This record gives sequence, C-alpha cells and structure tokens, in this order.
Amino acid sequence: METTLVLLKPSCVQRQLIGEIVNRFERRGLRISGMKMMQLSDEILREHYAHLVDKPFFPGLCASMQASPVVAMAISGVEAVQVVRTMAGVTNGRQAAPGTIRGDYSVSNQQNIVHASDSVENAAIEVARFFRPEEVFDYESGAFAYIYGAGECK
Ligand code: IDP
Ligand code: MG
Repeated sequence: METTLVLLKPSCVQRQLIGEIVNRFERRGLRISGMKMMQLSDEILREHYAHLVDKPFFPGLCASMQASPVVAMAISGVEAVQVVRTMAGVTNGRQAAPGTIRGDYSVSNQQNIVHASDSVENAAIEVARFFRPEEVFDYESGAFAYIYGAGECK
C-alpha cells in the first residue's frame, strides 16, 4: 500500500467542488487516511513548489494557492501514487483527458483543482509536510476485501 498527498486547491474549494472530488477518490476504491482544511503559508508553498520558485509564474501560483484554504488529503491504496496522479490528469486542464479530474473540471494551466504527488518518494515527503504522524490513520478498510483480489493488497 502507498499513501499519497492530494491538495484540493482554492480553485476546487471556491467552486464548491470539494465533495465531488472527494467522492471520486472514494468511488475509485481509495481509502482516505487523513483530511483537513488549512490556509497555506508562504513558507510551506516555497518548500512544496521548490522546483518552481524561479519561474515567472511562481508569485501568481502562490497567490492562487492562498486565495482560500485548501483541503489536504492523505489517500491510500495499492500503487496509490500512480493511480491518483492518473486520475488528476496532466497539469494543463486544457490538455487533460476527459475523465480525469483536471480534464473534467478545469481549463487552466494553474487553476487546475488538485495537487497530486508525482512519485512514491515525493509522496512520503509531501504527506509528512502537510500532516503530523497522528493525523494520518492506518485503519482497516472493510471494503478492501471487495476492492482488491486475494493477495493483491499488500
Ligand atoms: P503538477 O501539479 O501537474 O505536478 P507542476 O509542474 O509540479 O505540475 O506545477 C505545480 C503547479 O504549478 C501546477 O499544478 C499549476 O497549478 C502551476 N503551474 C505549472 N506550470 C504553470 C505555468 O506554466 N503557468 C502557471 N501555473 C503553472
Ligand atoms: Mg508537481
């Protein structure tokens, strides 16, 4: 099992799509292991988007991420990092495939509804960035017996 970080961005919160996007992850069969609303600081954004600090759009990106609280989610399942990343779709909503979250709810390169960790290594770092250990719950999901085949859920 892997746990990955999802942020429901202000573009999701402001458009009142929180329930709709959470529902997609639940319907897919993923387990919500942690969830909370938070207002992001400059400090956490500089860390989270460290690979983008030199880009001209970085100040605008920070402003868009601070326009309202976000909802941080820790989401678990077998190969959850790749499963969630694929559900999110490519960065630019105009190019994202229909059926993906970005492809169904956005037409922007920036206001693209969700963040999703891009690798197993980064997922661990990002979950720890947004959640204290006691805020992520490794509880047994009764549904997993019907969501995964025998021996598949490790
Ligand atoms: P990702 O969110 O698909 O992993 P990254 O390249 O890590 O994409 O970029 C992080 C976020 O920065 C994007 O989700 C988007 O909100 C914003 N972003 C990326 N590229 C651009 C751009 O060219 N213009 C404006 N915003 C951008
Ligand atoms: Mg990224």
